[in-house]
Amino acid sequence: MSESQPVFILGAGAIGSLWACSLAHSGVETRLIPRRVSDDSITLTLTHQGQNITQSIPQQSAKQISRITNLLICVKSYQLEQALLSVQHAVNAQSRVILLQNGMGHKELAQKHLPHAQLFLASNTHGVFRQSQHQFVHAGWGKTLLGPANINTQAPEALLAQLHQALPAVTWEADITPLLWRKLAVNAVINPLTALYDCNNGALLEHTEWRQQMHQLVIEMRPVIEYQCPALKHYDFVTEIESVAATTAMNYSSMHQDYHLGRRTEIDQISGYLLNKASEQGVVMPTHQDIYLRLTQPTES
Ligand code: KPL
Repeated sequence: MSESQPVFILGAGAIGSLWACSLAHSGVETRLIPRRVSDDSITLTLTHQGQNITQSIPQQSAKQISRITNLLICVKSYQLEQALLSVQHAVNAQSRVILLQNGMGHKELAQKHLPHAQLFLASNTHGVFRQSQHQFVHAGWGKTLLGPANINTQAPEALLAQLHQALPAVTWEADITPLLWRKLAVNAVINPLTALYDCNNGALLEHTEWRQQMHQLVIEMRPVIEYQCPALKHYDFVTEIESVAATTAMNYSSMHQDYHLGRRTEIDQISGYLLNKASEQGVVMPTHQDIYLRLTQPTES
């Protein structure tokens, strides 16, 4: 039965570790597929509302696994293609694969490399950061919205229940596309601004100038999003983005973390994706463009 199948988590970064710890803590058989496997298991600690949850989680390399029924792919968006290829041999029509990347364009990539799998797309608003190598802080309690990549795919009820019990709320959305665009809008505002101003998500609400810039980013991207996803016509992006910034106020966005640690950021999959769509439509987004350039050009030393 699918309920007794382990849940594999590909990617042991902040979101992967949040899920691994939460699932293992709630009694679900959980296995990690990290980039490099050094031991049979890894001990992860998740700090959540001042309490530590420590879990020892078995880990395997993708090559060692012959069959995967439940898989959460939690790698960065620019690592997705490599991740999909690494598990291709173990995925079949019974496999349920959930993509948890920021940005857009993942569905097409997964359909190309895992054409037989049941594919699901998730929009995540949990804020979590790495405190030390195997320690993570769950700094903002968000939610996970999950929907099918192909509108005809049935909801994976048992898996959904396990995920919801481990890290509520997990909600099924039969049409996930507008939610992914909403998430893109959140990430296209909070992530680059927090990286640029070296601040946590909540600080964006406290500075008048930064808040105005948030509003300006929304004004510029609105025609692009409304064209790509007409269901979002007149959608109140500002309220949504400000509410995410408030609920994850103490969290440093994933782009802030990557940028300030000198790691590659997801700017191309977030702002870059929007800028490309804007240019296809003949729309200009000068503030997005300016921030994109500031975050992608090498800094003068
Ligand atoms: O998705 C996020 C991220 O950091 O990538 C938010 C919701 C902005 C939380 O920080």
